Amino acid sequence: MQLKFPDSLSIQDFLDHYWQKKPLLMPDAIQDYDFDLSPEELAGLACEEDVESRIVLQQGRSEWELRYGPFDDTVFAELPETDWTLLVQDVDKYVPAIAELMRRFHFIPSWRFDDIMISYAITGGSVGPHTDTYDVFLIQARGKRRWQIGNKAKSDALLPNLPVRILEAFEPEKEWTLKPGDILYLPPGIAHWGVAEDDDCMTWSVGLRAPSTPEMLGSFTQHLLDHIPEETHFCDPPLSPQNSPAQIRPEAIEQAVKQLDAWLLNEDLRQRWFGCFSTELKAHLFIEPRTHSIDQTQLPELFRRQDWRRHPFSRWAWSERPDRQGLYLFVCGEVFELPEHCQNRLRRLCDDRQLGQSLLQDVDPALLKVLARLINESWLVPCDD
Ligand SMILES: [Mn+2]
Repeated sequence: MQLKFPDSLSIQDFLDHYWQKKPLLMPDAIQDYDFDLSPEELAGLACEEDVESRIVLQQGRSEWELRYGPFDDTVFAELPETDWTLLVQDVDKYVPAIAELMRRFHFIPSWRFDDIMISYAITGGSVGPHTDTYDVFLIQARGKRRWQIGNKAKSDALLPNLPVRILEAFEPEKEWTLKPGDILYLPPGIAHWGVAEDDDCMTWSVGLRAPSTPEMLGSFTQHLLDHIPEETHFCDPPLSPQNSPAQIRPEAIEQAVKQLDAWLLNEDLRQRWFGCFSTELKAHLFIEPRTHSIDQTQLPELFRRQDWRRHPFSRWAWSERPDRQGLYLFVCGEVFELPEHCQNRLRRLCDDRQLGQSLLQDVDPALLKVLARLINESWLVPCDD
């Protein structure tokens, strides 16, 4: 199923003119989907130990009080009549029908997505005016929410001493009220403020991953450190006697940087790093490996008994190697090398909803070995689990 873009905007138009550039209101973008998650079910998730959840109260024990889950029934029973919001992170990981909705955003690489966060609010509920560092599709699922947006934040200054990030100065420039099925797309850095218009307001936020440059650099250098042999050391450039032996000549720096560049510019290491980095599990999510491990000879039997699917927490991607001598499969921060002719299978592994016996037909032995590992790590799990 496709999202409906307004005014006969094509997907390519959206990517060229709006994606990461400017907001877009998409009325009736989702018409044939049952937003089938009740406030009670959302509250139920917020009571679970492993699920990240928050409640924001405009007038709690203090102004903009922030509480962290897991919660219990008494917390919900004691909430005030108005002006609060419940936020639950990663709902797509726990509710398959919600993960399914992500497929409508197929025009963005799947490894760019972070999660679907669901917020439930009663009349007046909001988390205040703020900016985010990532792109977001705000899907109205139930009730109505009024969104005001400002320009690229003129000032990032926040109200002091609050647990919630609230802009000190917010000047709305546009305003819309979203009804179920409408989407508001916002690129990073746009100030926005959404207030629930009625007592049953649910917004599903499809959030993208936006690692910071320092975070990427940290991860990349760590990856290099893990792969560069210890025994490479500094070598002098051609030397001539110096008047002052303490002087550092430009050639010395050039030489050092040249040695580093040999690694920094290594295409294969860059690609492996990027794939591993982009498929790392979110920090608080954990996938329990299988207790009884299997080997590749058991695969035909395992796939005869049932179909398999990717673990809902797991992250997958693939790429062509820079030397074109094969492919890389990236799963949960690990890389596997496979021959070129496995491309079709890799695409199915990473994209298909369900993986059946046909995956094993005439399959390369190298991929069989990888499949056994994927099952042992529980990155692939039985469909009816
Ligand atoms: Mn936001």
